[in-house]
Amino acid sequence: MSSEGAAAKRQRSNKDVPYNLIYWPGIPGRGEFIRLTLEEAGAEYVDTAQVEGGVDEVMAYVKGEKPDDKTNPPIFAPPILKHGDLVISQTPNILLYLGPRLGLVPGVEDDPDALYKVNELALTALDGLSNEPHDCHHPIASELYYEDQKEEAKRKVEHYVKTRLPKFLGYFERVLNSKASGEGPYLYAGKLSYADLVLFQCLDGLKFMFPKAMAKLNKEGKHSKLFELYDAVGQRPKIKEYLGGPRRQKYSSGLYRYYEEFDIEG
Ligand SMILES: N[C@@H](CCC(=O)N[C@@H](CS)C(=O)NCC(=O)O)C(=O)O
Repeated sequence: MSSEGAAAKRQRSNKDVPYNLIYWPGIPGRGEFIRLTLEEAGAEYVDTAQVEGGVDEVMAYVKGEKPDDKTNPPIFAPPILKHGDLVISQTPNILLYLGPRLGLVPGVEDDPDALYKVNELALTALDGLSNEPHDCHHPIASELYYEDQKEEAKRKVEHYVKTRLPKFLGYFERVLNSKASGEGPYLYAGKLSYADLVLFQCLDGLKFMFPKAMAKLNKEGKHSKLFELYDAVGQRPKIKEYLGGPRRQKYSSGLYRYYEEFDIEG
Protein backbone atom coordinates (compact mmCIF):
# COMPACT_ATOMS: atom_id res chain seq x y z
CA MET A 1 0.00 0.00 0.00
CA SER A 2 1.34 3.47 -0.85
CA SER A 3 2.03 5.79 2.09
CA GLU A 4 -0.84 7.98 0.83
CA GLY A 5 -3.19 4.99 0.87
CA ALA A 6 -2.06 4.04 4.37
CA ALA A 7 -2.64 7.60 5.60
CA ALA A 8 -6.14 7.63 4.10
CA LYS A 9 -6.95 4.28 5.74
CA ARG A 10 -5.64 5.48 9.11
CA GLN A 11 -7.71 8.66 8.73
CA ARG A 12 -10.87 6.62 8.03
CA SER A 13 -10.39 4.12 10.82
CA ASN A 14 -9.42 6.71 13.45
CA LYS A 15 -11.95 9.35 12.67
CA ASP A 16 -14.96 7.44 11.45
CA VAL A 17 -16.43 7.39 14.95
CA PRO A 18 -18.67 9.69 17.01
CA TYR A 19 -17.13 12.72 18.68
CA ASN A 20 -16.62 12.58 22.46
CA LEU A 21 -17.09 15.76 24.44
CA ILE A 22 -15.50 15.55 27.87
CA TYR A 23 -16.86 18.30 30.10
CA TRP A 24 -18.21 18.85 33.63
CA PRO A 25 -21.84 17.81 34.06
CA GLY A 26 -24.42 20.20 35.48
CA ILE A 27 -23.48 23.48 33.75
CA PRO A 28 -23.46 24.62 30.13
CA GLY A 29 -20.03 26.24 30.72
CA ARG A 30 -17.42 26.33 27.98
CA GLY A 31 -18.66 22.94 26.83
CA GLU A 32 -21.69 24.68 25.36
CA PHE A 33 -19.70 26.32 22.55
CA ILE A 34 -18.71 22.84 21.40
CA ARG A 35 -22.19 21.37 21.91
CA LEU A 36 -23.88 24.02 19.77
CA THR A 37 -21.39 23.36 16.98
CA LEU A 38 -22.02 19.62 17.09
CA GLU A 39 -25.79 20.11 17.39
CA GLU A 40 -26.03 22.54 14.47
CA ALA A 41 -24.13 20.07 12.28
CA GLY A 42 -26.27 17.15 13.42
CA ALA A 43 -23.05 15.34 14.37
CA GLU A 44 -23.10 12.16 16.38
CA TYR A 45 -21.46 12.74 19.76
CA VAL A 46 -21.22 11.37 23.27
CA ASP A 47 -21.17 13.94 26.07
CA THR A 48 -19.87 13.10 29.56
CA ALA A 49 -22.55 15.46 30.91
CA GLN A 50 -25.21 13.03 29.67
CA VAL A 51 -23.54 9.80 30.74
CA GLU A 52 -23.89 8.31 34.20
CA GLY A 53 -20.52 8.57 35.94
CA GLY A 54 -19.29 10.92 33.19
CA VAL A 55 -17.58 13.07 35.79
CA ASP A 56 -15.11 10.20 36.44
CA GLU A 57 -14.02 10.48 32.84
CA VAL A 58 -13.48 14.23 33.25
CA MET A 59 -11.51 13.66 36.45
CA ALA A 60 -9.29 11.06 34.75
CA TYR A 61 -8.16 13.79 32.32
CA VAL A 62 -7.86 16.49 34.95
CA LYS A 63 -5.78 14.20 37.18
CA GLY A 64 -3.54 13.26 34.27
CA GLU A 65 -4.50 9.56 34.15
CA LYS A 66 -5.72 10.17 30.60
CA PRO A 67 -4.70 10.46 27.83
CA ASP A 68 -2.16 7.75 28.31
CA ASP A 69 -0.52 7.38 24.91
CA LYS A 70 2.45 8.53 22.88
CA THR A 71 0.69 11.09 20.71
CA ASN A 72 -1.51 13.32 22.87
CA PRO A 73 -0.06 15.74 25.44
CA PRO A 74 -1.69 15.87 28.89
CA ILE A 75 -4.75 18.10 29.22
CA PHE A 76 -4.87 21.17 31.46
CA ALA A 77 -8.64 21.71 31.66
CA PRO A 78 -11.93 20.77 29.98
CA PRO A 79 -13.60 21.10 27.51
CA ILE A 80 -11.81 18.21 25.85
CA LEU A 81 -12.62 16.62 22.51
CA LYS A 82 -11.73 13.03 21.78
CA HIS A 83 -12.14 11.91 18.21
CA GLY A 84 -10.66 8.56 17.34
CA ASP A 85 -7.05 8.68 18.54
CA LEU A 86 -7.02 12.45 18.81
CA VAL A 87 -7.46 14.21 22.16
CA ILE A 88 -7.43 18.02 22.20
CA SER A 89 -8.49 20.80 24.55
CA GLN A 90 -8.90 24.61 24.56
CA THR A 91 -12.34 25.72 23.37
CA PRO A 92 -11.24 27.70 20.27
CA ASN A 93 -8.80 24.94 19.32
CA ILE A 94 -11.60 22.36 19.39
CA LEU A 95 -13.78 24.68 17.30
CA LEU A 96 -10.91 25.14 14.84
CA TYR A 97 -10.85 21.36 14.41
CA LEU A 98 -14.61 20.91 14.18
CA GLY A 99 -15.50 23.94 12.05
CA PRO A 100 -14.09 22.77 8.71
CA ARG A 101 -15.03 19.12 9.34
CA LEU A 102 -18.65 20.03 10.06
CA GLY A 103 -19.07 22.59 7.28
CA LEU A 104 -19.22 25.52 9.69
CA VAL A 105 -16.55 27.53 7.88
CA PRO A 106 -16.69 28.50 4.18
CA GLY A 107 -14.90 25.87 2.05
CA VAL A 108 -11.16 26.21 1.33
CA GLU A 109 -11.80 26.08 -2.44
CA ASP A 110 -14.03 29.19 -2.36
CA ASP A 111 -12.31 31.12 0.41
CA PRO A 112 -8.90 29.73 1.45
CA ASP A 113 -8.41 32.18 4.35
CA ALA A 114 -11.93 32.02 5.77
CA LEU A 115 -10.90 29.84 8.71
CA TYR A 116 -8.59 32.52 10.10
CA LYS A 117 -11.28 35.18 9.84
CA VAL A 118 -13.93 33.01 11.47
CA ASN A 119 -11.43 32.03 14.16
CA GLU A 120 -10.55 35.69 14.79
CA LEU A 121 -14.23 36.46 15.40
CA ALA A 122 -14.69 33.45 17.67
CA LEU A 123 -11.56 34.32 19.67
CA THR A 124 -12.71 37.92 20.12
CA ALA A 125 -16.14 36.80 21.35
CA LEU A 126 -14.52 34.32 23.75
CA ASP A 127 -12.10 36.97 25.06
CA GLY A 128 -14.60 39.71 25.80
CA LEU A 129 -17.94 37.98 26.15
CA SER A 130 -16.93 34.74 27.87
CA ASN A 131 -13.55 35.02 29.63
CA GLU A 132 -14.15 38.56 30.92
CA PRO A 133 -17.63 37.72 32.30
CA HIS A 134 -16.01 34.74 34.05
CA ASP A 135 -13.50 37.12 35.63
CA CYS A 136 -16.38 39.27 36.90
CA HIS A 137 -17.22 36.65 39.51
CA HIS A 138 -13.61 35.49 39.95
CA PRO A 139 -11.51 38.65 39.58
CA ILE A 140 -8.79 37.59 42.04
CA ALA A 141 -8.47 33.80 41.79
CA SER A 142 -10.38 30.90 40.25
CA GLU A 143 -9.48 28.81 43.29
CA LEU A 144 -11.25 31.18 45.73
CA TYR A 145 -15.02 31.21 46.29
CA TYR A 146 -16.97 34.13 44.86
CA GLU A 147 -17.86 35.05 48.44
CA ASP A 148 -14.17 35.60 49.16
CA GLN A 149 -13.78 38.14 46.35
CA LYS A 150 -17.12 39.95 46.38
CA GLU A 151 -15.72 43.44 46.81
CA GLU A 152 -13.35 43.08 43.87
CA ALA A 153 -16.10 41.41 41.85
CA LYS A 154 -18.40 44.40 42.36
CA ARG A 155 -15.74 46.79 41.03
CA LYS A 156 -15.00 44.48 38.10
CA VAL A 157 -18.70 44.23 37.18
CA GLU A 158 -19.11 48.02 37.21
CA HIS A 159 -16.25 48.39 34.74
CA TYR A 160 -17.33 45.45 32.66
CA VAL A 161 -20.95 46.48 32.28
CA LYS A 162 -20.21 50.17 31.69
CA THR A 163 -17.26 49.93 29.32
CA ARG A 164 -16.14 46.46 28.18
CA LEU A 165 -19.55 44.96 27.40
CA PRO A 166 -20.70 47.89 25.18
CA LYS A 167 -17.24 47.97 23.56
CA PHE A 168 -17.39 44.31 22.54
CA LEU A 169 -21.05 44.48 21.47
CA GLY A 170 -20.24 47.62 19.46
CA TYR A 171 -17.37 45.78 17.78
CA PHE A 172 -19.63 42.91 16.69
CA GLU A 173 -22.26 45.36 15.43
CA ARG A 174 -19.49 46.91 13.29
CA VAL A 175 -18.58 43.46 11.99
CA LEU A 176 -22.22 42.86 11.08
CA ASN A 177 -22.36 46.22 9.28
CA SER A 178 -19.13 45.54 7.38
CA LYS A 179 -18.93 44.46 3.75
CA ALA A 180 -17.17 41.26 4.84
CA SER A 181 -20.27 40.06 6.68
CA GLY A 182 -22.21 39.74 3.41
CA GLU A 183 -25.97 39.97 3.25
CA GLY A 184 -26.64 38.98 6.84
CA PRO A 185 -27.68 37.95 9.37
CA TYR A 186 -24.32 36.29 10.11
CA LEU A 187 -20.82 37.53 10.89
CA TYR A 188 -18.88 36.41 7.85
CA ALA A 189 -19.60 36.03 4.14
CA GLY A 190 -23.38 35.72 4.54
CA LYS A 191 -23.07 32.18 5.89
CA LEU A 192 -23.46 30.65 9.31
CA SER A 193 -20.09 29.75 10.85
CA TYR A 194 -19.06 28.48 14.25
CA ALA A 195 -18.26 32.10 15.22
CA ASP A 196 -22.02 32.85 15.03
CA LEU A 197 -22.73 29.95 17.38
CA VAL A 198 -20.08 31.18 19.80
CA LEU A 199 -21.51 34.69 19.71
CA PHE A 200 -25.04 33.36 20.21
CA GLN A 201 -23.99 31.42 23.32
CA CYS A 202 -22.10 34.44 24.70
CA LEU A 203 -25.16 36.68 24.25
CA ASP A 204 -27.42 34.07 25.80
CA GLY A 205 -25.15 33.73 28.82
CA LEU A 206 -24.83 37.51 29.17
CA LYS A 207 -28.63 37.90 29.08
CA PHE A 208 -28.78 35.47 32.00
CA MET A 209 -25.93 37.12 33.91
CA PHE A 210 -26.71 40.79 33.30
CA PRO A 211 -30.42 40.92 32.37
CA LYS A 212 -30.90 44.65 33.02
CA ALA A 213 -27.78 45.76 31.20
CA MET A 214 -28.52 43.53 28.20
CA ALA A 215 -32.17 44.67 28.03
CA LYS A 216 -31.01 48.30 28.10
CA LEU A 217 -28.44 47.71 25.36
CA ASN A 218 -31.08 45.97 23.25
CA LYS A 219 -33.62 48.76 23.80
CA GLU A 220 -31.15 51.49 22.84
CA GLY A 221 -31.22 50.08 19.31
CA LYS A 222 -27.49 50.56 18.69
CA HIS A 223 -26.87 46.84 18.34
CA SER A 224 -29.87 45.81 16.29
CA LYS A 225 -27.93 43.53 13.92
CA LEU A 226 -26.35 41.74 16.85
CA PHE A 227 -29.68 40.96 18.45
CA GLU A 228 -31.02 39.91 15.02
CA LEU A 229 -28.13 37.44 14.78
CA TYR A 230 -29.03 36.13 18.25
CA ASP A 231 -32.64 35.56 17.14
CA ALA A 232 -31.62 34.03 13.80
CA VAL A 233 -29.27 31.50 15.41
CA GLY A 234 -31.84 30.64 18.09
CA GLN A 235 -34.43 29.97 15.38
CA ARG A 236 -32.30 27.59 13.34
CA PRO A 237 -34.21 24.30 13.40
CA LYS A 238 -31.55 22.10 15.03
CA ILE A 239 -30.52 24.77 17.53
CA LYS A 240 -34.13 25.52 18.44
CA GLU A 241 -34.86 21.88 19.02
CA TYR A 242 -31.70 21.46 21.10
CA LEU A 243 -32.41 24.56 23.22
CA GLY A 244 -35.90 23.30 24.04
CA GLY A 245 -34.77 19.74 24.70
CA PRO A 246 -33.34 17.75 27.61
CA ARG A 247 -29.65 18.02 26.60
CA ARG A 248 -29.57 21.79 27.12
CA GLN A 249 -28.49 22.32 30.74
CA LYS A 250 -29.59 25.24 32.87
CA TYR A 251 -27.25 28.02 33.88
CA SER A 252 -26.18 27.73 37.51
CA SER A 253 -22.79 28.25 39.10
CA GLY A 254 -20.72 28.05 35.95
CA LEU A 255 -19.24 30.55 33.56
CA TYR A 256 -22.37 32.69 33.32
CA ARG A 257 -24.07 33.08 36.70
CA TYR A 258 -26.70 35.36 38.14
CA TYR A 259 -26.07 37.45 41.25
CA GLU A 260 -28.52 40.19 42.14
CA GLU A 261 -25.64 42.56 42.87
CA PHE A 262 -24.39 42.10 39.26
CA ASP A 263 -27.74 43.06 37.77
CA ILE A 264 -27.02 46.73 37.09
CA GLU A 265 -28.06 48.75 34.04
CA GLY A 266 -24.64 50.20 33.43
N1 LIG B 1 -8.82 28.59 27.86
C1 LIG B 1 -9.50 27.36 28.22
C2 LIG B 1 -10.06 27.50 29.60
C3 LIG B 1 -10.49 26.16 30.15
C4 LIG B 1 -11.10 26.29 31.53
O1 LIG B 1 -10.89 27.28 32.25
N2 LIG B 1 -11.89 25.28 31.89
C5 LIG B 1 -12.58 25.30 33.17
C6 LIG B 1 -13.97 24.77 33.02
S1 LIG B 1 -14.89 25.80 31.90
C7 LIG B 1 -11.81 24.47 34.16
O2 LIG B 1 -12.18 23.37 34.51
N3 LIG B 1 -10.70 25.06 34.63
C8 LIG B 1 -9.86 24.47 35.61
C9 LIG B 1 -8.66 25.38 35.90
O3 LIG B 1 -8.53 26.42 35.23
O4 LIG B 1 -7.90 25.04 36.80
C10 LIG B 1 -10.60 27.08 27.19
O5 LIG B 1 -11.06 28.01 26.52
O6 LIG B 1 -10.99 25.93 27.01
